[in-house]
Amino acid sequence: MKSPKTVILALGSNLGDRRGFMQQALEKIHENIGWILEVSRIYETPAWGFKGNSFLNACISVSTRLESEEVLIELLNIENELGRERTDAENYQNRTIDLDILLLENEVIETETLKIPHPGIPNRSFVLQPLNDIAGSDKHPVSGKKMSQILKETTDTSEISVSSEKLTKSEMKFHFPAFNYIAVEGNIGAGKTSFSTMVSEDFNAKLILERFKDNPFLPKFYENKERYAFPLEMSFLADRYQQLSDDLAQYDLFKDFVISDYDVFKSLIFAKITLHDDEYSLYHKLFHLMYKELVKPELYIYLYQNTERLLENIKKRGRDYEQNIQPEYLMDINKSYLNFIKSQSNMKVQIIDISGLDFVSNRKDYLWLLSEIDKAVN
Ligand code: PH2
Ligand code: MG
Ligand code: MG
Repeated sequence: MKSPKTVILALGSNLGDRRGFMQQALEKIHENIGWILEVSRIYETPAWGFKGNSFLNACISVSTRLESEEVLIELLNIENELGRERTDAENYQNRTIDLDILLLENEVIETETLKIPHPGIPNRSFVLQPLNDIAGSDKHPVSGKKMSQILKETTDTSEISVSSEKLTKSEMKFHFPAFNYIAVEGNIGAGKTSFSTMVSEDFNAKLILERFKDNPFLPKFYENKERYAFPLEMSFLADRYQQLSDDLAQYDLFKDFVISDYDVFKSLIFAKITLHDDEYSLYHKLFHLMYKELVKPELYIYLYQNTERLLENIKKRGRDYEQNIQPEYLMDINKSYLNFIKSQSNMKVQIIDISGLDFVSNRKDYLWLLSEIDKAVN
């Protein structure tokens, strides 16, 4: 999974309901490309480079996990959906919407289809004015000059004015960050780590990830369950207890909430399946001694994924010791989770069926999942 990058886009329209098309483009960018970070003012600008209607222009910055080429494809798609017509004519045409990539962090990209930074930046005031609103102190990746400086130096003397119209991003908010501590749970391969990592990046949350990689008993357990179940469950419990009591006590001033890719109760859920009854009752005693000391999540999310997809995900991530996991084992784990959840009356739980979804590579699925989580807020 990739971490997000900031891309800066230019929006322009000189046909029909100009502001309306730009606002619709903004919403489609949110749905298909990424989070709208900043929105410039709208400028009224004369057609540059051809005789045509005057334009409205603006710039936005967007946090996206797409590659630049993918962003370009999405932009062309949105232009088409908003009625952009392209002709074979050499010169510029009036258009309902034009969406261009201006900058992608400090990257310099030159392919047949894509030039970043956009080569037109320095000699177009209709780009520089709105760009200066949101990125005036950013440096141009090639010349190293600040955008505000490039605006001062441009030879484009077009008459540009700030419009009284505005773009808004008010419909694109989520409320679940009001919870101080969210635990993401789910079966092996459900996507707990991917999801909590994405949320922590997108919503400024402190991320607590399970350190299962360090557990020396895990590969042994998959080889010989009888022999290694008890030490495995004990070491998981010890690690989880230690990590959660440390990390949840350490309040991070600069983060808005905490999200973890597990809840400590999973120790008991797995132990119930992997241990013999007598071992389990010993484990159960110890578990509750530790459990009562720990801070509980304010929201517990269970990502339900079907067994077939779990097996696919397990195969895809390719951890050697997981490759022999049987479907029956996964079904038992799911059942145990659901039983545990049923027995919880004091905890806010959100079970979300994500079978058939791919929230890592499909932003629409990711947004749907977030909106389901938001239903826990009231
Ligand atoms: N876009 C162009 C050509 N000319 N003029 C203004 N004022 N605004 C634009 O967005 C614009 C233009 C090519 O994309
Ligand atoms: Mg353009
Ligand atoms: Mg264009």
